[in-house]
Amino acid sequence: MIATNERFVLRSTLTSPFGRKARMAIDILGLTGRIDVVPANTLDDHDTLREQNPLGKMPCLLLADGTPIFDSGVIIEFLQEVAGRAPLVPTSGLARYKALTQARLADGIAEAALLMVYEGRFREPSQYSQRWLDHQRGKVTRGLAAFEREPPATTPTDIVGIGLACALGYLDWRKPVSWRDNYPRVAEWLAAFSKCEPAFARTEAPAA
Ligand SMILES: N[C@@H](CCC(=O)N[C@@H](CS)C(=O)NCC(=O)O)C(=O)O
Repeated sequence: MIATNERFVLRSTLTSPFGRKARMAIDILGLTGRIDVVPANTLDDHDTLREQNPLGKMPCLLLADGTPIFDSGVIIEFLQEVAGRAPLVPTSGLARYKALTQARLADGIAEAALLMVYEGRFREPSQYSQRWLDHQRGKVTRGLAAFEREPPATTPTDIVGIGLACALGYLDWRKPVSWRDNYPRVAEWLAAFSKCEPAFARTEAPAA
């Protein structure tokens, strides 16, 4: 347990799927009143995010003395220790490593989906690499197929559910891959999860 009453800053936009993971954990852990969400622009050379996280990625949590904590999984574990509530990540044993592995699989779906979206952001359409897009799509679809075979528990909310819900929310929003028809059990899982866990709806990005 980390005993502190300090306030924190979360550098993240409201649209980042990884930032949403952190915002969901903040909501679930009852820390909303202690955290100021300050948007970051990952494309801006002058944004202080690059000093806070040399990788220039969000989310990045800042302690009162400026110490940065990243990435989203590390932020969730840190906040869990601050909140001292029932853990979102099992603290030891095989259950911990199974959960972390499933959570990384969910993150990998979001990462590959982001890279597909970034292809459109960083390259002109004439420069798109179909091979690269297919390579990333394969990670998304194989990841979804694994969750289709064995969907995670819908309750209690844990790091796997948070990560998978945020990855699926991103797929629904940016649509790099259309997934709902091909992975009906995952679609059912998301519907059930969002009923059980109100933080998912509460962290949806406001419509642009
Ligand atoms: N593994 C990281 C991934 C974070 C990530 O890729 N964030 C995206 C936004 S959703 C980002 O900052 N992209 C900017 C970049 O890669 O330059 C985490 O879990 O926090």
